Amino acid sequence: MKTTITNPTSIFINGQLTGSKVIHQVKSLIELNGIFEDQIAFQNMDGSQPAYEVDVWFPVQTGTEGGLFFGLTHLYPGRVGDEYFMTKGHLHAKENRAEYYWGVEGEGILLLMDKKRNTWAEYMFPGSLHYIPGFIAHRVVNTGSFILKFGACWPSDSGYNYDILINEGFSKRVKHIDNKPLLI
Ligand code: PAN
Ligand code: ZN
Repeated sequence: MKTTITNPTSIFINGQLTGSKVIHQVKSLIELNGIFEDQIAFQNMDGSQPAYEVDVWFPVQTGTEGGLFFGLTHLYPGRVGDEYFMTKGHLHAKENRAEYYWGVEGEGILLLMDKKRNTWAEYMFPGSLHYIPGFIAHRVVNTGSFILKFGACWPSDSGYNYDILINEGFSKRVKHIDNKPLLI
């Protein structure tokens, strides 16, 4: 019988996720080409700047049924025209797979859209908890002046479907109007 007590392989504290199986990914603004409405404003920006970074703990191989992944997204503040920096957004490739998001630092809005293209939104703030059911596309918008960090936990076989949003995106956008975020 094993009697040794080991340290955890990953640590999530003070807005950082670290561990031997944690992978760091950077999404630069240029990779978000097409998601913002104001194409001219987008072209006038430095596409090499990071829009967000994601640390993901992969305890099992991608595609494993029954496993879970754990991520921390660092979404930078900024605007393209009157739209805030946001994640690309996706539906899961295995569409029925659900996910948790939760606010860690900063403030923002979680956009959710069903298959009939009904879009709704929830405020994100430190401690906010969001259940994203299966079949629901999800995207996060940083409406604050500081970095927005949010945690995520999702099935290791859910995968990503970004293509479904390429042409029409979400049916609503979050815009900075009269100095506040509006869902329109
Ligand atoms: C998250 C997202 C992460 C980045 O881990 O992948 O926040 O957003 P995009 O994938 O939309 O670029 C998640 O929802 N995983 O399923
Ligand atoms: Zn997801």
